[in-house]
Amino acid sequence: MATSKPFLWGAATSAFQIEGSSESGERGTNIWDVYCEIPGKIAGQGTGLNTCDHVRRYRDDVALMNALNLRAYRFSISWPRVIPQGTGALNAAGLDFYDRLVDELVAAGIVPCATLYHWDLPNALQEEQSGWEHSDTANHFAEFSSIIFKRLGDRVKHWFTINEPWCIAYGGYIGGGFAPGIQDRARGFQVGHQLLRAHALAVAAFRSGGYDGEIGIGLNSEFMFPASDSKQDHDAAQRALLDMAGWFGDPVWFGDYPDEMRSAYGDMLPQFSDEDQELLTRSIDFIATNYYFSDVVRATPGQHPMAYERAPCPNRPTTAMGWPIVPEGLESLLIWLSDRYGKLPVYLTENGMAKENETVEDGCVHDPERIEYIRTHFEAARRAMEKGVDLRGYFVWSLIDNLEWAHGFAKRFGLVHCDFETQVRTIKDSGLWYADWIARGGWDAIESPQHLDLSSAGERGK
Ligand code: IFM
Repeated sequence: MATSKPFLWGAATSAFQIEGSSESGERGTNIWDVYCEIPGKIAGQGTGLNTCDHVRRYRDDVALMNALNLRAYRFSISWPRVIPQGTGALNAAGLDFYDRLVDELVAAGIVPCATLYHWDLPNALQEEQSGWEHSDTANHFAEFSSIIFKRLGDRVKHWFTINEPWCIAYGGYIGGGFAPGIQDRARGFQVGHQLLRAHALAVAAFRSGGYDGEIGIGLNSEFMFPASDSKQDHDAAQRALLDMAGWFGDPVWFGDYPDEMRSAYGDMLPQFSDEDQELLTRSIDFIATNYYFSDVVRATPGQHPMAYERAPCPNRPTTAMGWPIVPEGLESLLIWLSDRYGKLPVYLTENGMAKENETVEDGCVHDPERIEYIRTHFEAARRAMEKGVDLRGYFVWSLIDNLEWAHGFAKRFGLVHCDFETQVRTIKDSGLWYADWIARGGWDAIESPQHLDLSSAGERGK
């Protein structure tokens, strides 16, 4: 287990969800800006134009990270803030913003971890060339990535190409609840395919540039528990894992989609060229995954193309997202990924829980459920480490309440409360608990459980 490098206890955010669009020059419109304008798509008509105004308040936000004792911060870079049309002219002020943010983090002793794409595709690429369905978009992404490596690569050593390609392809093109809101499985596979090519091209640019550091892709998956002890349900659960985690995990490690997907989806699943395969194979230095909840899976021959049906684990308390709380699913997922993808180092790049109606009272936000959620998931991750998973970092989602995509502002995931009207930030009890956890040595705190006294939380949370 483990490594001599310090464990990266962190928190994560994404550009569209926290930045707002003010200052740092005009950022280009992205596909979520457009989606937010469609009546009924975003709960409460939320948009990404204000959110947490992080572009102007980033210094305060780094100070908050310091107060939380964070060792690392995972943020994403807005492609249209840097290249408003997706290709061509640069917005120098946009690039400068990320440069200053990284400087601020480094000065605070917080390890910057950058995601190159967290869903905010420049809208010009969507309008002019069908976005991620077009193979040129992958090349434009690699060009954008090269610009970022060149500018930040001296200080950023941990890179994630694309966050949750499954959500982009499935949510945006199959389920259709995410931008651009299409429901067409074949188009979803085409999008997934180009996302994978984009990842591979960006990694090739990183590696050929000789940068010091590591790079991977940010997967997401539920763990899939079989609904019964039958072999049929066990096999179905494996197929469901391959359909979700393996859709993107297999190509970046083995160079192609899982055989099970190829035989189920046939010609609908695009083919990689020899060159693509060569670039994709072993194109990750580590496994990165996000985890929130787990499903139960049963075999359903003749229905779904992969002959399974999955549903969120029943009989569990749920978060405000309606997601069941299943910490042991994290343990199982980490082990499954580590076993399948070469026992690589692992980062848990997002994990956390949403609540609704969180308000500040006397300077405090009491969120004991979130503390319990985080603590039990830390313990699950620890069990996975004891079983051989080389976990190197854990990023709680999220640093601060933000725009939860189609759910608008009502679902709050933050360790820090944000009043979206006044922009006042208040560290929640969970943030204080996490700060204390890190101060007590992180994993060592499991061995010496103490109850953090939150009675003076109002004072400490300011
Ligand atoms: O807020 C999102 C994030 O942008 C991607 N992963 C899941 C989070 C919670 O839904």
